[in-house]
Amino acid sequence: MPHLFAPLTLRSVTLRNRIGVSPMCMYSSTDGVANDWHLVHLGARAAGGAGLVIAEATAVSPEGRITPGCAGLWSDAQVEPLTRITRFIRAQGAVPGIQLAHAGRKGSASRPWDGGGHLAEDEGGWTPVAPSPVAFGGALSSVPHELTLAEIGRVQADFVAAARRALAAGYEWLELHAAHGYLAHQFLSPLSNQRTDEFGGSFENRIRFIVGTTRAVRAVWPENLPLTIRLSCTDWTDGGWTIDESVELARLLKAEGLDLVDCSSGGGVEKAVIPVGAGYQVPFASRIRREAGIETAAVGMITSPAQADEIVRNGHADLVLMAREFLRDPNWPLHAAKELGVKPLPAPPLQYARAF
Ligand code: 531
Repeated sequence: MPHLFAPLTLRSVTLRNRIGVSPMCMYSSTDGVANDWHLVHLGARAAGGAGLVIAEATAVSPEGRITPGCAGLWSDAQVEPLTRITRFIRAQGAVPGIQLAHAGRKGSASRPWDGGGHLAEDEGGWTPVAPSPVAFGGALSSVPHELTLAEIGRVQADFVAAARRALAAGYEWLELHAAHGYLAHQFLSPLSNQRTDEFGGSFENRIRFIVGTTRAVRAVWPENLPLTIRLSCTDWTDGGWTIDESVELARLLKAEGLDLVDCSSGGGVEKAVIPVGAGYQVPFASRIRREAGIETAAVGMITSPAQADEIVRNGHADLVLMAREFLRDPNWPLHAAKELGVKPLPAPPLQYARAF
C-alpha cells in the first residue's frame, strides 16, 4: 500500500502526494467573483506542499449560492480571476481543483459570522429552490420553491456550463458537491425529497438527479481529467440516506466515469446526532473503496501526520483531505514530511527553503 507522500495518478493527473486541501467556503466573493483573498488562501496552501488544492463550493447559478458572498461560475466574467489562481497553484507544484455546487434549500443564508440564517429578499436574499417545498429548519426556515422538471433540467445544464468554465479557468480536478444537505444531497435523502415524480420515492428515482448530472458533466469534462464527487455517506438519521445506498451509488457513478468519492457525512437535517471524533468518517471511505471498487478520499477530523499516513497505508482511502487543519497550518505537508521522516524531504519553495 502507498504512503501519504507517494504520488497519486487519476487519469492523466498526478498529485505529488496524497494530501489535499478540502474545499472551504470563504464567503468573500462579490457577485461570485474570486479576488485577492482567494489567491492568497489557496496559493499559500499550494506553496505549503499540498498535492491538491480544491476551491470552495462554487455555485452554478446565483440562487445556488449558500450566501451572497459565495463563489460562482455561472458567468464568463468569473473565469479570469480563477485563471490567475489556478496558474499560481500549478506553479507551486499542486493540482488545482474546484467543487461545483448548488445549495438548494440551504441557499440565501447570511454568512456564518453574521448568524448563518436565511436572508429575506430585502436583505440580499432570494427564494431558495429544492426537490420539495420543505424547509431545512432552525435559522434556515424559508420554505423553498419546488423545482419543476424543466427547472431540474436547467440546474443540470448549469452544472455543465460551470464545468466548461472550470476547464477554461485551468482546473484539472472537478468535484461535484452532493453532500452536506445541499441540492444534490436533498434529492438523495428521503428526509428532504418527497417528490412523487421520477425524481423522488425509490432509490433509483432519488439518485436520478446526480446520476444525470454526473453523466452530463462527464460528457464535457475531458477524458484525461478526474471527475469526483463529495457524498454525505449517511444522514445519521433514521429514515435518511444510508451508507449502503452510498456504496450502491458509488458503483453506479463509477460506471458513469466517476473517478473518486470524497466521503463526508451529515448536514442534511438539523437534528442528527453525529459521533464526531478523530477520523470518524474514515470507515465510509474504507467501505466505499472496498465494496464499490472506486478510489476514495477521507475527510473530517484528520489532523496528525501519523493519522493521515495510516489512512493511506492501510488502504482506507487513496487521498486525505483536510480543512481546518490547513487553516491552522498552511505548511502542514512540509511539517508532516519532517515528522514522518520522509526521504527525500519534499522541497519547500526556494524562497522559504531556509526555514525548513
Ligand atoms: C461544514 C459541514 C460539514 C458537514 C456537514 C454539514 C456542514 N461546512 C460545509 C460547507 C459549508 C460550510 C460548513 C459546504 O459543504 C459547502
